[in-house]
Amino acid sequence: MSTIAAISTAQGVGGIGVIRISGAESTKIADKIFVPFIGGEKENCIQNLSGYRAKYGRILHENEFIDEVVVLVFKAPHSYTGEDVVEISCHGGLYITKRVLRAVLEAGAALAEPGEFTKRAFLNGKMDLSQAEAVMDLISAKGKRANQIAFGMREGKSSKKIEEIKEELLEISAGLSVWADYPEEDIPQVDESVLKNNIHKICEKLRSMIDNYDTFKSIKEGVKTAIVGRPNVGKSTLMNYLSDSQKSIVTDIPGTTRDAIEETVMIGDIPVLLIDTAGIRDTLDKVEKIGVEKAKKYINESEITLFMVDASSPLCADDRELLKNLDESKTIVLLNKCDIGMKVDINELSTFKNKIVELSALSGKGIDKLKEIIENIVGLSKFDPSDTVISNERQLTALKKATEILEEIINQLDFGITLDAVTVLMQDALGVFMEFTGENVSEAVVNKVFSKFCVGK
Ligand SMILES: Nc1nc2c(ncn2[C@@H]2O[C@H](COP(=O)(O)OP(=O)(O)OP(=O)(O)O)[C@@H](O)[C@H]2O)c(=O)[nH]1
Ligand SMILES: [Mg+2]
Repeated sequence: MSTIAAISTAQGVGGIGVIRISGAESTKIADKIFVPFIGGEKENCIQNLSGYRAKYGRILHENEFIDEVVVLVFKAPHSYTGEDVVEISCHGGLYITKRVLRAVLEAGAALAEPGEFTKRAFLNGKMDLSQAEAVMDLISAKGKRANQIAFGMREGKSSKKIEEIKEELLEISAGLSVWADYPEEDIPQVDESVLKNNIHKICEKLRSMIDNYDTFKSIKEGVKTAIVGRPNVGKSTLMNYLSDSQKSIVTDIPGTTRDAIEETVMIGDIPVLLIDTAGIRDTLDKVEKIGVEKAKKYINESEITLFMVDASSPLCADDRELLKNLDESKTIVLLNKCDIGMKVDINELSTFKNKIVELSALSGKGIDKLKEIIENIVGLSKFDPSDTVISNERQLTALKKATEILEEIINQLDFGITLDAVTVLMQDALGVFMEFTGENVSEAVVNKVFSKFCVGK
């Protein structure tokens, strides 16, 4: 395998920048461009270092010293990738990191592809595929919960659970095989009700993992949430409050917002893609009309709709018209301007039951309740961080397929399927199940997983 290199820190100005090299030639390549300040001969100085040791010196490129650096060595297999790894920490300038990388590439390394370091870690057995995927989840975590969950997965919590279930599946399979392969031996009959029960228990475990997926997806990727309502009720004021900015223009003139304005904000532990929309009303203004159409579109497209009314006056015909088009299951009603009065008759909103918030977008009163309701809709309130979590569609598909096959076995057993046929189906289930950890995936799948990573990871 070639020796690869990339800038592992973010592309930008920073305290330090790290250029990572991995592969059999990495120490040799580092020696070609590194000149130590003290403590040893230049020749082979990095190659002679043992693992977890560092050297301080300079990088020589095109006959000039370009930066002061610290070179850190990890020896195979005790490194992130499982290969010899060298990390050069230089000053974190945009130009200097690129120049050090150029020096490394000219000294013989190949430019790493996205995720190639982690891919090598996977191929060298340092982590399974779901743990490798958790690395990306960890990097992109936007809040405490997402961080907690990704870290657990990175440490192998999900893999361990999957391994346990795999063992149970293997045990059932082995029992069936023995019976099928040695019918003449005195092996006790397979008890079909016990068999069904055991498979059923596994299905239940898988289902609970599958059910958790949507919640983690929301914590990880965010929830698309539109603020809608008639003009002047305070939608933009809420957008500004939640994003702690003056992103939207606020005036007391109805029809101020004429386009959809988007901003990602954290509401508690949930990243929310908030969309402030134009107030919905009949209008002859050409531009506003387009904005109103967009707002209506966002009612359908959003995962959560924040329907805002001005609570300081009773509901009007426009509010009632809008109410008709809302999907109750994903709508939260915001009774805004509660600081200047509560004139809305709550009975008119009874279908929204416990999803009504008395709010003041000006002062922030009621925001905590809003946060609580959003957490309920997303499922965070009943989400136990110690549960095993599925991180992405690939993992979800593997578990869903395995569950379907297992449920099929239970059904077929009622219709008198032969135990030989059950054995075959069990093998199928095991096969797709093992896609989760990457034990049973094609090279194409592996490549696809790592292509989503950033360069340098
Ligand atoms: N008292 C009080 N006034 C509010 C509150 N929220 C908004 N306002 C005022 O209501 C007026 C309209 O606010 P906006 O946020 O522009 O309303 P909007 O719904 O975005 O209006 P359009 O963009 O026209 O659809 C402004 O004068 C705000 O200061 C609130 O909670 N309490
Ligand atoms: Mg507005």
